[in-house]
Amino acid sequence: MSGISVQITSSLAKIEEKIRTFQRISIEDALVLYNNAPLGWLGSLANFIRTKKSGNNVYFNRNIHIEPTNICLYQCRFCSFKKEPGDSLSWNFSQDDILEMVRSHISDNITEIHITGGVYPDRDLLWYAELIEKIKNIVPHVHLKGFTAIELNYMILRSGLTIEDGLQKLKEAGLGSIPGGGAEIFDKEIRTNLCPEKGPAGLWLNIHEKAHKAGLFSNATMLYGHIETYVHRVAHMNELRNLQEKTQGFNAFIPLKFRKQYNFLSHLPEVTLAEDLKNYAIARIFLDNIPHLKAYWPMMGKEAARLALHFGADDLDGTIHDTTRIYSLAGAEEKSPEMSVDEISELIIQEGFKPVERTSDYKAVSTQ
Ligand code: V47
Repeated sequence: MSGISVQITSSLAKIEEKIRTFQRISIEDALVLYNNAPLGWLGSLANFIRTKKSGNNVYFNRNIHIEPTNICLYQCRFCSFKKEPGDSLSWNFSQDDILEMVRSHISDNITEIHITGGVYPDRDLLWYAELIEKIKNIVPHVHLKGFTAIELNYMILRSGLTIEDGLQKLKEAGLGSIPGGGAEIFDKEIRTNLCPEKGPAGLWLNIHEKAHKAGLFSNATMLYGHIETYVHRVAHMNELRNLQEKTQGFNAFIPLKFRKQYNFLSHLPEVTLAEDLKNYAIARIFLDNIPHLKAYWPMMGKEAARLALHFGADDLDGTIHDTTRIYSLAGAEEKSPEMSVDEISELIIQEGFKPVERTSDYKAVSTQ
């Protein structure tokens, strides 16, 4: 063995010792894992951690998405969802349209609605608060997870409120939690290149911190596989790990693989499945204080999500009922994303895990 490979083997052994004794790995350790760790070895360590956290459970829920509009003031280079007003592929639903969608899914026994869309120019917080109240009047038992930090920032400031007061108003209207979108990559240079209008990382982190303080839990995402490097990925996860130390408000981390169709970064190749799995495994190991890791199948495809369960993921999001377009518009495999409870449970069982239907805060609804 060469001197370099002896060195790598011994640093991997030291990191393995930390992981197996539940010690936190450092930024430098995570970079060693990204650069040098064999995939199968990473998978077994990530699986060790996911088993400690969730046993044999794999969680899912019965959910729909509502995307009120794809018209957006901002122009993020990775986005295939945004359309200009008047474009034949654009939409902008009225409150009545949205309430009709909600009614049409009552018979699916959904427990969660995930609401997110473009940053629409004329809409302030009052419109969204009213929408939430009206949805809650129809389905009071359904949890509403709504609006990325970027949408929240725009709607709250437009209403002339502070972030604290805006979040409080939405909570009073019936908002239950905040999704993880809009985080992208926190590094200043990459963020400015990808999505300058979204503002700095501090804006996203601050809104999540304030949401946690207000009693709204949330998720966190990372958009990977575009122009970022491993250094940027680890720095991103480190910000999340630090905030979680303070607030304990994140439920799940969701790595989002960059999909390249019909956006300004279409010239980039998409990363391989092996890279996706490596990223899942390292996220599971590094983010030791975030309870759940979600394999979001409309973004990565069902087959990749299935594999991710062996690389640290313990959550498959939900049944979706063909209600999101963000990923199909960007070229993802699932053109009409929908899985029945039976299908999702069967997939989990086939992989050797136990399906657990969950509430939005990860309480078991019923086990199959
Ligand atoms: O912030 C947009 C991503 C996010 C592309 O919290 C893209 O439970 C890849 O955050 N390729 C929005 N990704 C979706 C999101 C989410 C999804 C599912 C569950 C949860 C949750 C949150 O979608 C955006 C951006 O990072 N995105 N375009 C693209 N071309």
